[in-house]
Amino acid sequence: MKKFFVCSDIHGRLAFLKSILLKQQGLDGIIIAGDLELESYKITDLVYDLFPGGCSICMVAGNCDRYSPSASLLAEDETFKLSEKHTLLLTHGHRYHVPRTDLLSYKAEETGADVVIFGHTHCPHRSEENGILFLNPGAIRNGQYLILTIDDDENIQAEFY
Ligand SMILES: [Mn+2]
Repeated sequence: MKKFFVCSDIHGRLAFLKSILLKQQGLDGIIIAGDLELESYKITDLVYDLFPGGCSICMVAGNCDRYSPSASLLAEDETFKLSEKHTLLLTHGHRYHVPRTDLLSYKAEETGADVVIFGHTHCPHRSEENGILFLNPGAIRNGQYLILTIDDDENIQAEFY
């Protein structure tokens, strides 16, 4: 089984992110959909401190990240394999007019992704269209995040908090 912590829209609330990450166990990865509004190395430093055994991190830049030198260097879209069968497209979403999913679904098709995670709206979202699962964890600055698990049979489960 694989377990991912998914959040977005930190907007500078690093201490708050820390308080939520402190309660997490058994994570295989941390996925952040942009609008950090803080230097991205502060997040990687935090994760290395909290998870000495290691935990991979993937994050993208949002529309509010252009003024933090390290965050502005993050890509705006990332695609990677979550498991043998599932591929993720991670993006903040402002360039795809979220919560609309039509433009996102074109991008997902182009990249071969069957799971799309975005943020920006600060509203939790889950929908499924043409075999693509769209998820928005909401804003962690408001205490919202999600836990994404993929079991050994490749079934995806998304639990909103
Ligand atoms: Mn945004």
